[in-house]
Amino acid sequence: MHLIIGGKWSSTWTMRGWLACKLSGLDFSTETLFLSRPDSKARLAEVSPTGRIPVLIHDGMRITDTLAIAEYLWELAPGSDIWPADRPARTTARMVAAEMHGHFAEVRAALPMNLIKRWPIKDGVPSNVKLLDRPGVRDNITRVEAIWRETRRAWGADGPYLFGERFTFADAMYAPMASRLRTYSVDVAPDSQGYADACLGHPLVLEWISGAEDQAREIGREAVAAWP
Ligand SMILES: N[C@@H](CCC(=O)N[C@@H](CS)C(=O)NCC(=O)O)C(=O)O
Repeated sequence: MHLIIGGKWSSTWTMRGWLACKLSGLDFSTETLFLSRPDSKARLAEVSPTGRIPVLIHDGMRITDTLAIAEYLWELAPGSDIWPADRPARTTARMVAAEMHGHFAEVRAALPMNLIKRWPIKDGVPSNVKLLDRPGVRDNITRVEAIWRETRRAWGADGPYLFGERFTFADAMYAPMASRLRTYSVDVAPDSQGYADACLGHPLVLEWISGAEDQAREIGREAVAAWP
């Protein structure tokens, strides 16, 4: 299996696709396609029928879309950590993953993921309040907090993640959201902050973040902090 990913500091969807592959426990190789280069569009068109990544190449197929990739991997590795074992929990996990997949356009646009940047970077840079006050952003964050709270209340008693002890693909879907809280110093309720910290502290998430740090060293911190 071969997974095409983007720059680790900013590519939310390929972070989720990579986490899905890791959670499946299956072997896979990766290839990085930086999205900000002059030839990126042409290269994307070559590798992905949708012109978007991640794309998982396996068994003669090019599987696009993070949710489709997660479901494909679940079929190959049922019982892996992708989804919870219990059917009602698994259904909830699919619901909250789908909500992340389809909603929250405002927060995505206003607060793009950047695992290297911290905002405000220094005095004189416009405050994060301006970003948070854009239409829909605070409502998005309130809904994300409710999802985390309700899911953890129903399923999370035995551990720090949405479904308790095991970090599943539902957590992978929300890891970029947790990173935005950190990057943009967003104030949330203590339980939301606790979950976000646990999510960002998971070994697989730390491995991805450490890859982002490596890329920042290679490319230059200022350059990666500036994009997007
Ligand atoms: N719905 C897709 C979204 C994939 C997506 O938008 N990927 C971004 C990278 S994170 C992309 O390929 N953008 C193309 C571009 O910026 O030109 C999924 O779930 O995988």
